[in-house]
Amino acid sequence: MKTPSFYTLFGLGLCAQIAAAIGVEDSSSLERRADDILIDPAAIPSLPSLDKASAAAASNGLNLSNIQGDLLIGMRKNKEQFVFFSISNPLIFKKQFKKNVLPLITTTTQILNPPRRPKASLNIAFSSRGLVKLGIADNLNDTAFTAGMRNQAELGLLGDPLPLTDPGRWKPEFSGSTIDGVLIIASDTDTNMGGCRDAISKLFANCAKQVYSLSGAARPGNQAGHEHFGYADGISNPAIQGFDTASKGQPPFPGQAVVPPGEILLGNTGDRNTRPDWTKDGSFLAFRQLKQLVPEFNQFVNANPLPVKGLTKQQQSDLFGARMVGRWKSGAPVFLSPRVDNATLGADPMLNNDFNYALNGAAQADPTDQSRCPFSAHIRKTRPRADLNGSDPNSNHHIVRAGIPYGPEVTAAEARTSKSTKDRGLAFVSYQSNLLAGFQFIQRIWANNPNFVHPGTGFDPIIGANSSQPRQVKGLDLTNPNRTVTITTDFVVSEGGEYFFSPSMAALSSSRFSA
Ligand code: N7H
Repeated sequence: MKTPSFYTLFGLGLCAQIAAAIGVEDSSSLERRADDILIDPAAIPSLPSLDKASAAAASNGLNLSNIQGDLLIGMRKNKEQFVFFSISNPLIFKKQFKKNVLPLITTTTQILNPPRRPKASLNIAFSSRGLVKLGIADNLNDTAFTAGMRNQAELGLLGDPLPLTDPGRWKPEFSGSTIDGVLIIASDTDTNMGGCRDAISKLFANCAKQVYSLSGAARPGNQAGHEHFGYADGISNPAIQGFDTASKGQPPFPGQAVVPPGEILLGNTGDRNTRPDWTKDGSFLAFRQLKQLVPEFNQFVNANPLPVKGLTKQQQSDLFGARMVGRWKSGAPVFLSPRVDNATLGADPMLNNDFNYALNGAAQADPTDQSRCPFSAHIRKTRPRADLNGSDPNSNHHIVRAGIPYGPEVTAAEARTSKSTKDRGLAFVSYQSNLLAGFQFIQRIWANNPNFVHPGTGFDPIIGANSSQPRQVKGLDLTNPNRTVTITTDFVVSEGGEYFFSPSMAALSSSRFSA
């Protein structure tokens, strides 16, 4: 079957007023925006103001106008669409890109300035294969990026069951190696996002085709900012010197890791690798489509109440779920609120990240004490804080998480039968300057490794992957920390993904991407 082009797929739509449709300077288009393109739930720390970020950037030599807008802002998009594409004619692509797309790419400066935010923000990133197609043969010095996510998964490095092509595993679009890049559109409404997408379809006519697309959205009502299992997400992202903070000292929110910009942005202080000059201010983007079996997860949690005296059965089950994650649904960390949820704590970014698993200001956490938080809890596995000793213990393994939930709410029938019949999950996105130290390290060396952070800790019960084999987890039961819980269902299922490079504005304007 012939694969449709962008033109065929989306039609002409708003092409006559492309700039007006998603332009940043058009006040009439701003008026038509129903709401902001970003959500602002209480649990997630707010972004720095443009003034503060600009001052921090100036003192760190960072140019926020050179950085694409999605890289540093975290998990706060209202609606987002990922359009994965394949390039059929590189020369026309470069010409069309320069003329029609480049002016619409949204920068970090624009995102930080609410009155100047576009009606829909647009970012672009390329796979290693896409760069080669555009004639960019430079070695970006990241072997995972060069190999691609499919290759790394096939080598068994991500814990995804093999072969990836078996039914129910990787989507054929990800396992087929045809993805050259991804467009990331964010907005407040489907209509505004659709307008942007229509414009893009026109721009890419005759030079690219859509391979796959995935639409995400913040969950409705008071669940905005919560992923599909119901837990507040996006609370703990690192503070970046030159964006959130001017100096190496205090982060704006207690408990936040402070990282040099080069841990996320290539070519900046803290990037430990040698890179081609043009990659400066770009970042590697790890995309994973992670399906979540929510009714099954709820059934498992409800079937495992922890026998803690003084709690109702429901509270005992909620405690079990919270200890799997390391946070309560409100966002309150179990380390600070070890028995029941505390919504006030969860909603306060000055308090909800202010812990390091050590008591009384100790530099290292007690390696025998899981009473407040299991070593295996998702947030402890993925950022062990003072479980690892040293002044900046987890340095070089930080990522900026920027994903969004996708799929509908659980239906009454799904809840009743404890069986998922609809497709939902997390469109996981992380930015880092080094995939082997960022996403891939966290997934492989920490979450999938039953002997991290201590021998016998077990898998991360949320994302730890064991090639679909049962996963053993210790420490979940605070009444019996040596009890092993065996989880036979993967509540988070990888449906594939890809590694991309998100170039700077200067790079996108150069002849590498524009002609
Ligand atoms: Fe995770 N969840 O609902 O359980 N995550 N995560 N994650 N995650 C976090 O602190 C979740 C995934 C990290 O600094 C929270 O923002 C789900 C992958 C890191 O203390 C919650 C999925 C990877 C942190 C979830 C998923 C990570 C973190 C608490 C998949 C990396 C910060 C809210 C469907 C390989 C840790 C918060 C810190 C936090 C959930 C995926 C990493 C609720 C459901 C694939 C580094």
